[in-house]
Amino acid sequence: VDISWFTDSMREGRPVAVETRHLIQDILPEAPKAAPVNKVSQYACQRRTTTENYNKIFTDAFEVLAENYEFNDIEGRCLAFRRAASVLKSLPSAVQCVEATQDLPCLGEHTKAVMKEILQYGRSFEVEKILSDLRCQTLKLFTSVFGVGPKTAEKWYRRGLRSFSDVLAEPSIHLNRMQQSGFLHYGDISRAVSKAEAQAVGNIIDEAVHVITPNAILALTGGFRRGKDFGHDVDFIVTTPELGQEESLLIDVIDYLKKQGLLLFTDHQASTFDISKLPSHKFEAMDHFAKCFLILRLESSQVEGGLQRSEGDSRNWRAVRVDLVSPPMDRYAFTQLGWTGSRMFERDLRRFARLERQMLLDNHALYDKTKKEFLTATTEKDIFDHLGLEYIEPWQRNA
Ligand code: DCT
Ligand code: MG
Repeated sequence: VDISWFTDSMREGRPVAVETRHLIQDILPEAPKAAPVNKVSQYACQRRTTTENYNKIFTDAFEVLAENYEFNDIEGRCLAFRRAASVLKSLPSAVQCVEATQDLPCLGEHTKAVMKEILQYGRSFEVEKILSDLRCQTLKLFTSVFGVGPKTAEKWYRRGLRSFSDVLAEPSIHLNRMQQSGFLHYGDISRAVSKAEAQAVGNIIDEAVHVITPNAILALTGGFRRGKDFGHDVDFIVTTPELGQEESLLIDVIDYLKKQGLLLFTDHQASTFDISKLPSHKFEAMDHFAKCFLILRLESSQVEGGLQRSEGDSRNWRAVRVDLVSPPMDRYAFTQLGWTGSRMFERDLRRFARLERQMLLDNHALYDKTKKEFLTATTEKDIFDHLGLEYIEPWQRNA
């Protein structure tokens, strides 16, 4: 009996069904001992990660390093630190010594050295150096504006601009519509959205959607679906059971909100999804569904407990970033799984599908390369089943 697939799986930390493990141990007593059941997988989609992070002191430091590598276009190292942070976030307790991490995946020499420093001195000197670096500070400031990515931030920095007033006073800089709104509402949209505010936004969208189509479907997604208490925006899926009607629904929702005077900014992107082209689709990060990026005006009276005002702010409203995505109903499960996140969870779902199952997964579909066919799904659970993964609840996907 060739059991190399089994021993290889065990060595690489791949899941082996418990029944299979027992079966093999029964028929081959000399078979290697099963790995401890609680061995941490290298794939975020095989870990349960709640919002409770016992290792924030390390993961905050890793995030600074990752972002710095991102600013310097060093993708591999950036990802390495994000992966390491993600693994630590899944642990049920705080790491007390570096030796305790020896069986954990995704932790390399560099990450361990940073952890050692933090354990010894309570801080990382490398992280502090980055935080005090002018270029890094400036890029962080610029990319905190809605519509400004790392490339634009870098361009502005190279031109000698260091502050918002530098940017706004520079006559040769033409801000696009999104960036203009980003600056206009900067104070509000750089402030986290609370659960109560997300709930209030949900009520507004819910009313709009159902006035237009009584049997419309509205679902919260993104970080708030994962149980986060705060987010940078509120994400929703908006669709209808009538295939093909979802695109006009989204346009009608935008119109309705506009007429109510609630829209401070709208960027509507029409669908470029073409089901007949699915087999030749590249499996890419952003999906092709109709969607819109909004800035909504939220009144204090609409929020349970009222708005949390920042000091010196006498307004009775705030601006909130809202994303709506509108897939055709038969793509609902894939969209919900993709938009629920977290980013690391999504990334590893796709990596797991590709490397462990020879399947391609994205927000539109799941393709089995061996069988050369698309696998259908009406729920997220169907997709986990196709992938041979244990179901992970949304609140356990905070990888
Ligand atoms: N997403 C993704 N790939 C992208 C962008 C987004 O898979 N390139 C998914 C992951 C999360 C979801 O879409 C919503 O995106 P965000 O709102 O940016 O993330 P979030 O988890 O909701 O975080 P926050 O709470 O800060 O809004
Ligand atoms: Mg979000």
